[in-house]
Amino acid sequence: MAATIVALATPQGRSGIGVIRLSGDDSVKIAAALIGLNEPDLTPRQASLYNLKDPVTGETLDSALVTYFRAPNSFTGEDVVEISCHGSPVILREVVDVCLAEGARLAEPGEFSLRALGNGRINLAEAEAIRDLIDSQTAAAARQAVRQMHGEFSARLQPITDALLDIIVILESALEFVEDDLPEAQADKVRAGMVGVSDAIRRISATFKAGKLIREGISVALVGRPNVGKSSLFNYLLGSDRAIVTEIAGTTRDQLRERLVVNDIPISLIDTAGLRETVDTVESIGVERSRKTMADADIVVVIVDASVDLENEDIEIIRSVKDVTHLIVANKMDIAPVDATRKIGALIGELTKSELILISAKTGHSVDLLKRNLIAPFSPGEAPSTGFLVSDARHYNLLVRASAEIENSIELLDTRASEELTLIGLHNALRYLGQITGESTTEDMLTRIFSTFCIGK
Ligand SMILES: Nc1nc2c(ncn2[C@@H]2O[C@H](COP(=O)(O)OP(=O)(O)OP(=O)(O)O)[C@@H](O)[C@H]2O)c(=O)[nH]1
Ligand SMILES: [Mg+2]
Repeated sequence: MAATIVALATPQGRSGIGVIRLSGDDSVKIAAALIGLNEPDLTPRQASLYNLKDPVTGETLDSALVTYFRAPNSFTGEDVVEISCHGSPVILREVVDVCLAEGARLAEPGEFSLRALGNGRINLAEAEAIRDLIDSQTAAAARQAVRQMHGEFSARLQPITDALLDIIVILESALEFVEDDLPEAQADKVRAGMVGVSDAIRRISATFKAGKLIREGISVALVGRPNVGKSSLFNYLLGSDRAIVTEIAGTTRDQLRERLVVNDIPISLIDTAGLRETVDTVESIGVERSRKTMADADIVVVIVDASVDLENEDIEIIRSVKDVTHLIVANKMDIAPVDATRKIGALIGELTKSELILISAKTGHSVDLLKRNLIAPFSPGEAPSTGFLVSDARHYNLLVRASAEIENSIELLDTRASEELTLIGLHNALRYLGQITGESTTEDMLTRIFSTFCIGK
């Protein structure tokens, strides 16, 4: 018998309502102890208002809405009781403590979902989708997670798995009944089937670039020498006065990181300390951090000041980003001399092939163009928001491995290798596809996957 587990299903902290969830055989017994009833008289799927009492002191803790979901018609497939208390951290703590004293134990991260999986209520890809939905940073990422949660991924994999099984059956029976090789016509059919399966898998895995972008987004580092307007641009992009801006060079010391969404893509925007040689201890630590951020960012935006001549420091910074994804931005165009564009453009043209984007962080001139250029190097080409996208690296890796196995088997078939050898790759591919939905997932794989879930889910 699985232990009855309890957890707060809503966030820690003050809120209108806080929901505590129990799952397991003793859920009703524990809820009854809280309600102060001997004979639990909870009607399934009906929310009823009760006074919750401390069974030891008899004191009333709160009045709460209690809903019972009888096994197997619950999220986990077990008896589940949801207790909606007032969202006071003190009350919620006390109610959880009573549940623990009455025999429940605290749920591990993702344990409710793990039980739902174990009881066949959802498959692994669907469980992961719930986690992704909760973690989603944009509406587009949420939409994708909902599609996966509703089984769209599994539904797309099913015909592929079926086709693969058909091929395996043909080859297996050839092994058993036929003395010689597969007849020519059948070998052709098997080969065409394998190519079809491999293509279908590759079509799905090709959506990963767009899926990953929508889910994880990109990190963008704003760098440049002091005073060029990094923090001003940071603020303009965010639409708020987040960073301190002054005319003093070396204003930003610590780096700032904020979230921004451009065309459904979550962006982690980083403002950094201006890069220069400095004897100031604090500033030099900031400069050190800026260099590290530059190395880690998905795209580096180098900003130069168009209102003055480029300095050696600017040129050095531009040289240092040559081999990483970057943009060069000339700021302060509102006060730049008329020949600035030509002068800076010529100098930068010698250093890098990337084109110069001319903006003003003060007036916002061409900042929209800059935004589009930020995401352009990562955009997968076709419209990313239509159709189902693979967004999880675990799924992607399994798809890639599955199609590689099938490709390998096709080669073996072409060299007239034995059916046994051809079959090995097909069985491997089947196992990899099964690991996406959890049909062929081992216990420690599940432990690893579910450790990425939050508690109470
Ligand atoms: N006219 C004009 N002034 C700007 C523009 N962008 C920034 N400035 C001014 O330039 C000065 C420096 O701006 P910051 O945004 O603090 O520059 P920074 O690159 O963050 O500087 P550090 O943090 O010292 O490295 C401030 O006085 C800004 O008002 C612009 O587009 N046009
Ligand atoms: Mg700054």
